Amino acid sequence: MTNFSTKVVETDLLICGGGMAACGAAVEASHWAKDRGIKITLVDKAAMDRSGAVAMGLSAINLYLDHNGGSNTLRDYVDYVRNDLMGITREDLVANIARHVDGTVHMFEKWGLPIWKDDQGRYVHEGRWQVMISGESYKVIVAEAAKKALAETGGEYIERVFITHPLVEGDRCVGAIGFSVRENTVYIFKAKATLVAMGGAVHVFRPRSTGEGLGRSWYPPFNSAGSAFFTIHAGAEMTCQEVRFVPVRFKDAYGPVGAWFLLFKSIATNALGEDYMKTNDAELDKWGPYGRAKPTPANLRNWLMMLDIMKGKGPIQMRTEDAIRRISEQSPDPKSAARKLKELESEAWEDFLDMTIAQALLWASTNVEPEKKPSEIMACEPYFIGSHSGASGAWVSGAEDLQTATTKSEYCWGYTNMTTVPGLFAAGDASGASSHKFSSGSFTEGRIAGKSAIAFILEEGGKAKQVSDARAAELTSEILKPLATFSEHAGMTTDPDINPKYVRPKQFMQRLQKVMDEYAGGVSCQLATSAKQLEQGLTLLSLLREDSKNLAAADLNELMRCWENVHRLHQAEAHVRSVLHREETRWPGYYLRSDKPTLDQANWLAFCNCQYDQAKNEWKMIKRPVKYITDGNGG
Ligand code: SFD
Ligand code: AMP
Repeated sequence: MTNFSTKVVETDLLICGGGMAACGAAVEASHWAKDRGIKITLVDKAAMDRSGAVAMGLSAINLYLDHNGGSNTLRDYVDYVRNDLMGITREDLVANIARHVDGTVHMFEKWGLPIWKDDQGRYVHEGRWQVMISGESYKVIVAEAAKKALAETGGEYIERVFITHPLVEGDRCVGAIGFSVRENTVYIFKAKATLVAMGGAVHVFRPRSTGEGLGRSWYPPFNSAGSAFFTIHAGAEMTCQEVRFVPVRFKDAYGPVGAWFLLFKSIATNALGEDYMKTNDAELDKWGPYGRAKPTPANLRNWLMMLDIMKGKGPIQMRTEDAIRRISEQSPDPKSAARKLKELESEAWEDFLDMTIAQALLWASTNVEPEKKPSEIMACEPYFIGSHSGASGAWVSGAEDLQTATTKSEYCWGYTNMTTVPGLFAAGDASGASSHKFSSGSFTEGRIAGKSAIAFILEEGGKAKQVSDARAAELTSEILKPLATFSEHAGMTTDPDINPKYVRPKQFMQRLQKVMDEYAGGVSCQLATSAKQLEQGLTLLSLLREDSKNLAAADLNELMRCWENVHRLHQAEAHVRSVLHREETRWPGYYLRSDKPTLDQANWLAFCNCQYDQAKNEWKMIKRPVKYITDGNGG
């Protein structure tokens, strides 16, 4: 396109994304860059104040160890995460985040985040690892700290620039390329180290939402597999691409359930009024050592619920009215019980107004008073989020001091949180096999990766190769091609959506979602799939990949949509290949391989990794051992 200009930004550390992990990286890296002449540049596709998963705010910090005040130990936490992920976890990564996370939470509080306190001034715990916050402005507060840190060290942040591809020279990542979603400018970022923190992915699978609610999901629509594409395309080894996350949420508006299950100690019941966690308890014995772990792993909680739905015992209801009544009845007299009831009622609404406003709107518009009647819950469509109870992301090096004699050779190959591509770091949803980081842990992992990237720049920065002009020019024309395709062919038909020469991004996304839903175990198949279904899915994805060359964009916004969908396609392919490769069912409730419906501990207590060679368009599947830094029995 002739009316586009190119802007070259030379920097030392490039942070891709502006969410929790990216902000953590900006704060920490700025500290270590100070007085060393190191420049940091952060690039976000949106505005940092309200970008990413925390855009609307959150109502809890889901990872706080309470090292000092409470009786929790680091080992307790590692045991919890390992069990919740059915044994598949990099304990070294989990422990590294957890040992630093309390300091992060204290920083948040210092910056002005209101954390609930009890009469003794202690944090109010939602559950063992979670603390309650008034978090409507959580992201604004965190972004402000990141911007301030960057400003103090001569760094910069660039908003509304969409990163499309990594720049790789030889075996090393040397920056990224993207474009502004507001003006006709292509950005080429040349960097000595690049840190990927562009979140996870939604809308790879068809959402439950349709019609007037189409697109509504629990996970934010802005996170569209940018991290996965970037690392896959750079040739990084990826891990746990099969470990999707399927959260249980309030039906249709996707309001989270944590505060109800943990803070209000609610139960959910089937249409017969039975607690499916009790009536389906015997099922837990089928799932190896994890079935009897406490708490029951998230996917097994889903599974016990789904069993009832499949038996015709749905709908499932969160018993909000019972929970509120039970707590208020504990008050010593009727007057304080009435006061407590009002307090609980407002906490129930605040939970959603802080985090998922649509759920409060749905309650209001459907006359739900949570203290009077229950609300339906449901398993969502699958998401890719390495920071919650899923695990997908890049395979990164662990901290050296946390390795044992047996883990070191497998899990530590260099700078902490560096991927297998030199100069390319990952954190938050972008790094895999280290689940349950949540907002605080993602920020903490960003800090760890940011500090490590600065060490890399100081020691290895001089060896960075120059980005080749030819490659930058080639990518520029590839990135802008959808605009040219549209303007060249749109006149062929009267309806711009119907055209033999191109596919529009929404159509492309809907085809992707249909393939994933029907062949890779989406909600219309009760999350079940099989080898034959997956193989057919791969064939259809390869045809979609051919059609990606004909994506068309009418404007900059659609150009972003085109590339979001190319990113999603790669996430989809990595997922399908990994579900196919792991010949067992390990996470029922996330997905069921109906042709391999049981746990195979002897063969599959292992990581399923993969690597893509884009020059050859070939995927390599890699099985890696699971090795714990504890004895794996909680001992
Ligand atoms: O309970 C590009 N999460 C919760 N965590 C908590 O600690 N407490 C809660 O209460 C939480 N709840 C919750 C949570 C998530 C969501 C969606 C809801 C409710 C509704 C999880 C955390 O939010 C999550 O773990 C972290 O935010 C993960 O951090 P990070 O940095 O990995 O992702 P991000 O914050 O979403 O940021 C992504 C950034 O990337 C940008 N981006 N930039 C440039 N180019 C591209 N191509 C890009 N693609 C994306 C985004 O704009 C953003 O800045 S509860 O329900 O679980
Ligand atoms: P959610 O709102 O589902 O994202 O959950 C918030 C936090 O509470 C996460 O740490 C979950 O793992 C945890 N959680 C949610 N429901 C339960 C439950 N029934 N038992 C134990 N932990 C839960």
